[in-house]
Amino acid sequence: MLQRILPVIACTVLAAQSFAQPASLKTTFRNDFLIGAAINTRQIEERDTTAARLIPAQFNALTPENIMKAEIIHPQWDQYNFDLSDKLVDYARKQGIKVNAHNLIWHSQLPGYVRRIKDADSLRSWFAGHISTVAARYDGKVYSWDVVNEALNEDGTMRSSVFLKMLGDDFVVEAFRLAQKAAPHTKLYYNDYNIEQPKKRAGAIALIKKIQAAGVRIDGVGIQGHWRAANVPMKDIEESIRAFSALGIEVMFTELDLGVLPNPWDNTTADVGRTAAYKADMNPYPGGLPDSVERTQADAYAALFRLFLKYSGKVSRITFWGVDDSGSWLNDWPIRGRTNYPLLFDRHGQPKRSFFSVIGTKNATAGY
Ligand code: 9MR
Repeated sequence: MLQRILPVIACTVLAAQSFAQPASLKTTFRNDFLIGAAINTRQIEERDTTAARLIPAQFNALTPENIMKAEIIHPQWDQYNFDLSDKLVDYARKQGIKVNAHNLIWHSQLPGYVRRIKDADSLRSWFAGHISTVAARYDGKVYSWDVVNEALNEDGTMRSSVFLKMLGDDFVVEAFRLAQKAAPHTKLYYNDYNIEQPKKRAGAIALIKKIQAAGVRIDGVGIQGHWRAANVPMKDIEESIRAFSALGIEVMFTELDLGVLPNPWDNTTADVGRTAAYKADMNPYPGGLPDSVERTQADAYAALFRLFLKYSGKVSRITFWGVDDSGSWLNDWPIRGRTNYPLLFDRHGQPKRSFFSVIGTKNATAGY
């Protein structure tokens, strides 16, 4: 009798345990790549209780969504504000999580006094001072830096940013040279959106080769991955993993989210400068995601993770741009006040169908 009941008890205990400890992304993919999330101020300060539970359980890499950008970390010419970045570094150390610092040089979210600089010498001196000071402070404390963010146009030419116009097209090489000097123990990356697309990818490859030809260190490239669930460019992504890794650098997906809402334009972009007005038909799912859309997203995430696993020797990190759907930038961009569902955890921090489909790519029995 006892012999017959024992296995039943054992199964019940196991089932209870697996219920108490839901699957973990970082554990599931521990031999494949890091799994990251972008986090905001409330999450850094552990005031978001859902994130405080999810982050240590699910992620082994963190990217600050905003607080290391120049506007916040360097608000005046002679004044730096390291409070939140220091908190982030402490929080990550306490949890044993790696930090990818984001970012040193970006044309967007520049402080007003930098946008008002009129002469190249002043901008050059700000550029060198900013990179050297910020990168040196966190050397050995953060794992990596997005040294330059979004320097390219869609056709692969250099974006006509304040840096290109005033410092010339060597500014990217110079940024990496300064970062290498200030942060010798930190990995250095170039980060951009749509660089899986052939023309922009060619521009990124040329830029990376230029940095390498100058004898300057670049350790990896971040493909942001702001795609739409119904239309993930799988072929371009696979070709990009091959092409970028052929340059001898790591490939990462650094800002992954799969939006499900209609797009006000035909083309895809993650240019934060482009916005559109609210219309109710542009916000079709304020009360919840229909089953069919949920399935489309779950299938798209599964296809992506199967591809990432195929190239796990070349892909070193997958970072989601947010922890759960409630905090995603896509609720407010390109149209403010919508209800989007781009991540793996819902508005209450519960795992979605897409979470289980991602876990299922590693563990075929998990199902979804
Ligand atoms: O998610 C960020 C959002 O909170 C900010 O308002 C926005 C401002 O520029 O930047 C967002 O993050 C961007 C990232 O830094 C670079 N790639 C595109 C991201 C989404 O816009």
